[in-house]
Amino acid sequence: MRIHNSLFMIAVAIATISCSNNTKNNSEKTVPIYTVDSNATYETKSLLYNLRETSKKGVMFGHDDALVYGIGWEYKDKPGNCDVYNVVNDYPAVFNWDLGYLEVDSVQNLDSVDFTLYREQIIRAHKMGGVNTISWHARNPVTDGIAWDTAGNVVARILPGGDTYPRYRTWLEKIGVFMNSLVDETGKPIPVIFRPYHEHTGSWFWWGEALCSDEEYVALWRSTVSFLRDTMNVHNLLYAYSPNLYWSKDEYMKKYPGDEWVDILGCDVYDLPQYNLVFAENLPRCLNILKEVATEKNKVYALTETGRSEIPEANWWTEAMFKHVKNSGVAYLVVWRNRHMTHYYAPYPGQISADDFVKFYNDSASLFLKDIPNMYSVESVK
Ligand code: BMA
Repeated sequence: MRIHNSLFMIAVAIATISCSNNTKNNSEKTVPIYTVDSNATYETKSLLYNLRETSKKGVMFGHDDALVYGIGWEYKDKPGNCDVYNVVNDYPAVFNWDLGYLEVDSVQNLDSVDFTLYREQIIRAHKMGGVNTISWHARNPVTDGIAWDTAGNVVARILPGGDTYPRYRTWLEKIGVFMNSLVDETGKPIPVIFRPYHEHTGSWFWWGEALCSDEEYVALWRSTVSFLRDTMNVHNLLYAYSPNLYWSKDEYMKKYPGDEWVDILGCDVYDLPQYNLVFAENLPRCLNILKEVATEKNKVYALTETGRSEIPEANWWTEAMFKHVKNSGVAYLVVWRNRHMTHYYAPYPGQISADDFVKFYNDSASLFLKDIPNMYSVESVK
């Protein structure tokens, strides 16, 4: 541990000396890790570095919309509530949020949460020491339908030069403005893992497998990153790539935007027996492929979405899910939202899997908020 620490300090010193000329962001300090945005803030680079460090110790647990509603409550009636906290007396380490409908100037996101509350809670999650990740179920910019409306040959038409590009650019501007508005109390940008155009190996979103060519998907990804980073000057983002199910490395890589365009490799793998999908096969297979690719590329990787709706199996956490995940090397896993009694992915007190969730919590390989170090500095890394 000590040797590792000294080596790390030497590496930091060398990196500081060798990179001092091209340090353009607001910090003098540098972090020895590659990021898609070379001008990402010190805190953002530190986050990626620390995700790699913590992944050697355990898997951070994440929950979507954890602080804004849950089973039987809404933020407006119970501010400060959190289903996960009510079960284990600790918060998730990772918080996912979704910006769907921000693009059309809606006051609320696609899941009926006010964006002002969202911003507040993202800031709160960061202040508590958590990690924020943001997905984007963007509406269909050609038909004005929802993200699941696959009509309109959308991707080809929103690329630079396409007839819907000018409109789509205004959508990206709104994403950029929102990301830039995420600042802490001292005005420092709050780092966020941005995960656009997810689950593209399926064809249920307008950016899905059958709805665009490989080249178009890659072009959409790259132009989005360039626009946010280079035009909107957004420097608090790490970019995560997250296909849905895949059976081979080739399939995982089919629409991969390139090593210089992706910070975190992910995958979304749900337990969906109603579709005759065998989770016990899909999860280990996808994680093994993910690990192989990430190891080759020296990238941080994560189970960006997983879960079993309504968690009817009492031992789901330890027996169905975590036994496959705990030694996989992923930095974090995220389960989806607790909307109502027929759509929830984390337990609440008394839920049938709550005891097993406590067991999962008590496993030293699962990391909740109390378990994680300061993710936004490399100075204290041991
Ligand atoms: C899906 C469901 C939808 C929701 C979307 C974005 O998986 O939960 O109801 O609108 O995620 O959160």
